[in-house]
Amino acid sequence: MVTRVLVPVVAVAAALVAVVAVMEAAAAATYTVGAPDGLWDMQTDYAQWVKTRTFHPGDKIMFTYSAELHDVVEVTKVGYDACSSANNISAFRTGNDVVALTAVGTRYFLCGLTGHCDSGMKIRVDVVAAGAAPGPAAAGSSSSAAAAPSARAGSYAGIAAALLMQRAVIARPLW
Ligand SMILES: *[C@@H]1O[C@H](CO)[C@@H](O)[C@H](O)[C@H]1NC(C)=O
Ligand SMILES: [Cu+2]
Repeated sequence: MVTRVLVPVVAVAAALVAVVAVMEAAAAATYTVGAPDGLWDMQTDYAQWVKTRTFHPGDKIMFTYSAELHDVVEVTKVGYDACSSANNISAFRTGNDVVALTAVGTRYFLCGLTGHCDSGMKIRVDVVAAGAAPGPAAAGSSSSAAAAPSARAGSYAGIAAALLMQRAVIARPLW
């Protein structure tokens, strides 16, 4: 009597745990800002750089630069638009600063050295839920990064189907 209820519940719970674990592992990535063609510098077009990438909670971005030449200041949208680090959220200057993108939302960073932000040294990062469709630019890209989401989606579907079948086999004699 107990097993009749318990087995399907355990199977479903195990399936959910497995799917969540796979999704989390697939989503976690660290992106070096501006790489591979640039870094955190005065030349890179960061609006273009973010367009070809999709950021999810759990991902990290790394700012790599010379600490003698630049810094990294996280600001609000107001600070970003005005190139002002006065009311900053946080500031870094190790030359190798890792920032965790913990939640869905938009993050804003700029270089606080005089004139650098005005010259384009600022980046806006949109963090979207895992499983959300990548932007149109990413979808149209011919890079291997663009192929990854569909491969991931395929593997999720395969795992889900396998787990459902497994559950059906276990559960059928009991129902
Ligand atoms: C960040 O803001 C604080 C005040 O909240 C200020 O003292 C500090 O200089 C700012 N940092 C940068 C790099 O602008
Ligand atoms: Cu700078």
